[in-house]
Amino acid sequence: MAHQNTGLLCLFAFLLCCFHCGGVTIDLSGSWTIRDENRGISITGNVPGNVHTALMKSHKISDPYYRKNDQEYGWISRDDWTYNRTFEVTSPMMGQKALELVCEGLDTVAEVFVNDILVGESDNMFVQYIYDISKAAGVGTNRLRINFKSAVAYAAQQAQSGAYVVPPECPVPSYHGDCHPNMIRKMQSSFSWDWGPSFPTQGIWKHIYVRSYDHGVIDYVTAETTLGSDGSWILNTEVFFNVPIDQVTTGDLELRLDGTSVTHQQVVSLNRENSSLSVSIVIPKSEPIKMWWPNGYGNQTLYTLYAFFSSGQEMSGKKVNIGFRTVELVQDFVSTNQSFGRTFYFRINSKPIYFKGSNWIPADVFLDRVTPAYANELLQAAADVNMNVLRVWGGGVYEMDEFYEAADRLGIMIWQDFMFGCAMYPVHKSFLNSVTMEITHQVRRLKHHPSIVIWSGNNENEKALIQSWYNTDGNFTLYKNDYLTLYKELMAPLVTGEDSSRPFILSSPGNGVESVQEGGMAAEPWSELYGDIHEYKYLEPFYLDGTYRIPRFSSEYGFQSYPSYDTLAKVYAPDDLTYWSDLNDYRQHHPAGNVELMAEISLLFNLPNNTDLKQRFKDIIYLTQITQAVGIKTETEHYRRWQNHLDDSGRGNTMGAMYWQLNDIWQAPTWASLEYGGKWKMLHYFARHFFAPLLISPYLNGDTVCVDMIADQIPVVENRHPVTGHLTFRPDYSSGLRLSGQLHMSLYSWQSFTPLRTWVQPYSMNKTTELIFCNSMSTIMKQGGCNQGKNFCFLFFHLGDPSNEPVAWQPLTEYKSIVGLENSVVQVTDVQQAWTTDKQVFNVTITTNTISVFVWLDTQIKGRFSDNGFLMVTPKKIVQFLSSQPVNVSDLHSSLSVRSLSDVYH
Ligand code: BMA
Repeated sequence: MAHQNTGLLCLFAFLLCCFHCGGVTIDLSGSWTIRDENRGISITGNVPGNVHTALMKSHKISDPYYRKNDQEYGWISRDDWTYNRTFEVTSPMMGQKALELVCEGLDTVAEVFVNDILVGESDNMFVQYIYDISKAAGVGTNRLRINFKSAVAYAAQQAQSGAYVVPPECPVPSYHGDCHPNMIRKMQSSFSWDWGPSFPTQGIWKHIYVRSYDHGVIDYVTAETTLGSDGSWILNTEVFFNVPIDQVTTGDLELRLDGTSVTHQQVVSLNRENSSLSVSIVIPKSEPIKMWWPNGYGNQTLYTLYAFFSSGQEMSGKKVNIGFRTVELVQDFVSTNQSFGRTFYFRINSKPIYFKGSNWIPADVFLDRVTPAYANELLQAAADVNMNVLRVWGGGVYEMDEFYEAADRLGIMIWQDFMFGCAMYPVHKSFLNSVTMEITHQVRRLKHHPSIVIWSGNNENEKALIQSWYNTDGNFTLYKNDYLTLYKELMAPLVTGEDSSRPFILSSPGNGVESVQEGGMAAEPWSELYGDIHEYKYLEPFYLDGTYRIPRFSSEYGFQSYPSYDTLAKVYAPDDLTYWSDLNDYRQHHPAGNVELMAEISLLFNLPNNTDLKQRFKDIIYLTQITQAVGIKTETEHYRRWQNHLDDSGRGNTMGAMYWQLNDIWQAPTWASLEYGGKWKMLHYFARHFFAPLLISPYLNGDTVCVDMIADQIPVVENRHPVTGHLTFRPDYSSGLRLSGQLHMSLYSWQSFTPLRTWVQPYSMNKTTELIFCNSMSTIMKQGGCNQGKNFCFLFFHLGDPSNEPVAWQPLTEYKSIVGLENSVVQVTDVQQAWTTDKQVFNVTITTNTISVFVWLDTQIKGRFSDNGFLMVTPKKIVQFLSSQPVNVSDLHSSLSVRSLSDVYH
């Protein structure tokens, strides 16, 4: 076959994802000239990139995140910009049947000219545009110009020219945002959000290149894996080609699955209308296929699938990494009593899996600053704290390939929203056409990733409509019909037609299949009995178990906190660094957020009163991080404890806890557990504990203290009660596994390192959650000898060695009523290189004179601690610092600070 000769020559090209030989590709990334004609600005800027970053690099503007620069630099988004460069076309290229400009992502509204001839237009940053430039280009030097139109102006025009208002028109004033993001297919949160600034960018945000060919090039290779009843795997793949107009192309297609003997060859005949091919390959049981598992459940084995197409002297190829796994979203009735509603949980490889994770937002509003290494660092941080899932939230972007590749490698399952969030959307013809192109492209691009386990239509648009967040009530039917047109009539069949291997839901939150049965929109999309919920409760006693609803699945819940002082200091002027400063108010987008945070703090603690306002700001930051960590810990453990039972109204069987939000877009008070730049907040350290495979979960129930054990990272099977039909998740006994042990519960006075009394409670896990212990506080205090009252004592739990995880602690009272911590002094007394081959790991010794809570280590050196925000129940504790930059022992030591709760009140 012809390709065997050219194939060898092309192999080097396979270091990249794709290649085509015989034809020519001209990469147009790198330096372009960017102009604002009206202002007479002309700079060079990098592609992929955007105008803002180019202005920054050419020192025309300073850091856009500094102070109020989002307002200062608003003109950039309101101007129109052009991108210009030249490229050379040779006569052999010109002689080929297709000459195309491929734009993998234009941001957003643009006209594309080659030698001043219009070759195409763009109105959607999520579409890959391929423009025929064969008539406009010529041999020699060609001028390429892309005229971008201000996204803000375009959105306003669209809003104006529409037949009716599509709300919301503008964000609330505290966002300092721009209006009508819903009128343009662009990252919705680039017009501002309650956690992010408004920087509606313009630019070429993805790769762009010219290609010529005679026969055909492969644009997408997809993969779906299903397991046959006899244990063989079926690999369904579709190969999508681009072929020249008015041309029938015949060639050889070869598929090869690396590391196996699986190959497939066939002759294909293609034309523009018929330019894809489906192949179903049965992989016999004899082939030792290893499955792909979520983080914590097994390996993430990946296989490379190669596709080669050759025709004449021309060859095109593409490779994708795939994984063998199955996914089911189980939505059965929870009980024989059908009014109790339906389950909402996932089976991966036939095993029920508790979804533990968070929500991902764009890691920077300037997307070119989100390098693959940075995305990888944030995903690694998710995996490091026992997460197995992230939701790519619908107000951001479909992330770059490297993001999903990292998720595949780390076993982080992806709940993928389509990019519609917190708004109604237009449904006129050109909008729907654009959305069709967007979804088709994105599903074909992404569906080979084993990490993606669900497609989801939008963020909160169903709930917003039913609850009339944007005053749609007067025109409910109009907006409802639009909603159904977009998600039910267009998106649902489009997505399931492109990908039958994953579940699709219309909205999050929503009622899953119940929403479908109610005609595409549920009467109560926030129901606890169906689907998923988003839950925000700020001013209730969030540290108490009974505060929260009992859903099937909680895909959003959260509390705000401040990022560290050092992170804020990068974008605040020195005088801004106080809590009630004008800038600190400006930076808080959540309406009345700073007052609310104070109120949250005061539910748990006395307010800080240091007369030095900078020090007081540091204290407040620390307390917001504690309240956030405590709130989300309480709520998450509540959700985890509810997996195995139903209450009298059918609530329960909760199988997912994904808090809002993992990461930050800039330095500001937000719901994130990772700061902008990647630093871990206290919540992120807490997540490692509350998401741990084996969890000791104490909680107060009035005057009663109870403890549950949770063990859900073991092979789990479903068990239905023969009469009630009620579901429990049980350790898979067929694996020979039994989980049992002894829970040690010690009653301490806050004033002594020696427990007053320790009880030992044997436990055995017949379900994934077991109630191990419940007793009244007064009995415990009496038996243990805590005579002064509940403000003086707490409980500490461990399984054997108290210095080994898991451990847990439970005060018997509110934190602010605790007596005995007043004089604690924590110190870093020693830093040593850890005895490992890794030079970046250090042992940090902390000492304390008395019991200390929320002990918090901090440093400006980039890295993270093995634990932080912890209780010290012994005079000394050693934690590791894992540095991500080279540092020596003494520099690290002098950079370290440590504090505990009592320091706030000294
Ligand atoms: C949810 C999200 C976001 C928002 C968050 C916090 O509704 O979907 O829109 O940032 O709440 O308010």
